[in-house]
Amino acid sequence: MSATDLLYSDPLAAATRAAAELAKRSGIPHHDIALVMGSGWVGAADALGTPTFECDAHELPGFSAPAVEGHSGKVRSYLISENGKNIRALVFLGRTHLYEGKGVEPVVHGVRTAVQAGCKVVILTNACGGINRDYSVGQPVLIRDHISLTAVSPLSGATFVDLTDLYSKRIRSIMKSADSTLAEGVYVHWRGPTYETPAEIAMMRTMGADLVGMSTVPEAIAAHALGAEVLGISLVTNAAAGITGEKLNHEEVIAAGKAAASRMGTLLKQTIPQLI
Ligand code: 8IG
Repeated sequence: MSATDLLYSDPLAAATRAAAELAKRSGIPHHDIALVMGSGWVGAADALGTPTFECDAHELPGFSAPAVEGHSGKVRSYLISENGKNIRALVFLGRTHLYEGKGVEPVVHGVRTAVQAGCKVVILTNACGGINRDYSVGQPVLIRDHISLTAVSPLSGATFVDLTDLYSKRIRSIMKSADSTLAEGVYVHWRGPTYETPAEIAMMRTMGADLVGMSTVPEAIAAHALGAEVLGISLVTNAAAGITGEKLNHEEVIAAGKAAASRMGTLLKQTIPQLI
């Protein structure tokens, strides 16, 4: 069966196949932690050091070429050594989004591959709109909880997974100990590709949302359902619609992300040894 057919008929088997191919190509049989770098987060990956392995994601079965500029579609492996501990980090530069219209399976294939490769912790990063008026552009925010407005789940069947501690309290507290300025917020998942109307942002604020974006939630659910611990970090790259009266622009979003990402990469490198 082709890798794409397998992705839709048996997504976990497809992820197992991709993890085996990754192990074969990289010579690294096992990874410990996965990071998914969203728009503008490539600088954070560079702060992790020099990769020991890199390939195009679509060289691994079930992955397709990236759709959006600023999402480079590479998979990298890093060795992070600290206090005699050797940690293998698997890094995805870019991701597939629901708005691409391919369904949810390609969206979560990376994190499932990571878990099948051995990852016990999955760090999901994104660029997003800020709903909370206290946030400024360029500010990183830890995801404390989410609201799904897409009603799309990566799970099917009678799998009633508890999401009470989806965004690990343990990891959030390690991050806040390392950087006490980090805020926490509730992330709303919006399908896109359109941004919200000002009325939709007003609705989201009433619901208790602080951040809005088009990713992360399906991956968090898929990783958690397979037993991995999840951290979500959003970079606020624009004020959500209707807050400033300005229109939203993709280039601005990319530029704001770049500035804060290398600082977050350094923070991640420092904290990763405490997470495993
Ligand atoms: I970057 O304002 C980024 N991604 N839905 N709304 C939604 N997604 C986003 C936004 C935003 N900014």
